[in-house]
Amino acid sequence: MLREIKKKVKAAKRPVFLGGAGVSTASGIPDFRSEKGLYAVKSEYGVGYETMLSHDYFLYHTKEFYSFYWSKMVYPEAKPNKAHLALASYEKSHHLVTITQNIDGLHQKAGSKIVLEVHGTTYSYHCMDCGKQFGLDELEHHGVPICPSCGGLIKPDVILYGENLDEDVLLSSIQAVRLCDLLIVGGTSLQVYPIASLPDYSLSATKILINLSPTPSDHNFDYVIHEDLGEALTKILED
Ligand code: CNA
Repeated sequence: MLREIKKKVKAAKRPVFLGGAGVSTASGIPDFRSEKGLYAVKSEYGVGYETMLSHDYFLYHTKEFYSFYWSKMVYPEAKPNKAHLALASYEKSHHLVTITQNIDGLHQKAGSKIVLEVHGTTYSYHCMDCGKQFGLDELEHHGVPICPSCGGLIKPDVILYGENLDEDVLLSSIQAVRLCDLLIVGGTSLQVYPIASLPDYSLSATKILINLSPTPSDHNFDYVIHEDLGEALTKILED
């Protein structure tokens, strides 16, 4: 199987990688739905973390939202791992398009240039009143950030539950998947929609899934590898 996959990887003209939180667990950032994921930890706020990640919770419990957000969602010190590095290197030779559900900026830190962040990023923020933009390094990483220009509430450019995805990013992702000849999906439980349905848009790609645990969509892939992503990607993407 490895030899077959490597042949397809080498021959790919328009490859796409679609990833999730499992891409970054080896960088010390917990995912949500694994045994050791964030959702398995009892919330200290009396409300489940899934609820805390909603737009309504952000608006009506802003102080608690930010207390949770700064401690559990932002990892400025995290470093790219084998998976990010293997993908960045493959992008150089094969023009890989990376679609990520992650908000940690690690693909870019690894050197990837073509990255579609479908759930936004913890590296950018905007004032909800005047629209002024801020980078992560312009804000204090505690408390509720307030716009220095107008006093408005600053929101992370992260898509919270109840918010729509950015239409341009979503359409570019659908287009990339539709036209790709190789689709590698990895480190995602494929449970968060609409992104979980992206692989269905592929017209004729060879589809490979690499995930530690089974997903509800395993049967839709040509190859399924239940292994650590960093190890598997290094094996299949290296020359
Ligand atoms: P998820 O639902 O937590 O699933 C992660 C999947 O990755 C699980 O099925 C694991 O089995 C698998 N996995 C974990 N570690 C590895 C590994 N080393 N090798 C292979 N597979 C592994 O996360 P999804 O991404 O599917 O869910 C989408 C959410 C999670 C998005 O909205 C993200 O913003 C959000 N999230 C992002 C981060 C981040 O940016 N690093 C961290 C936690 C959650």
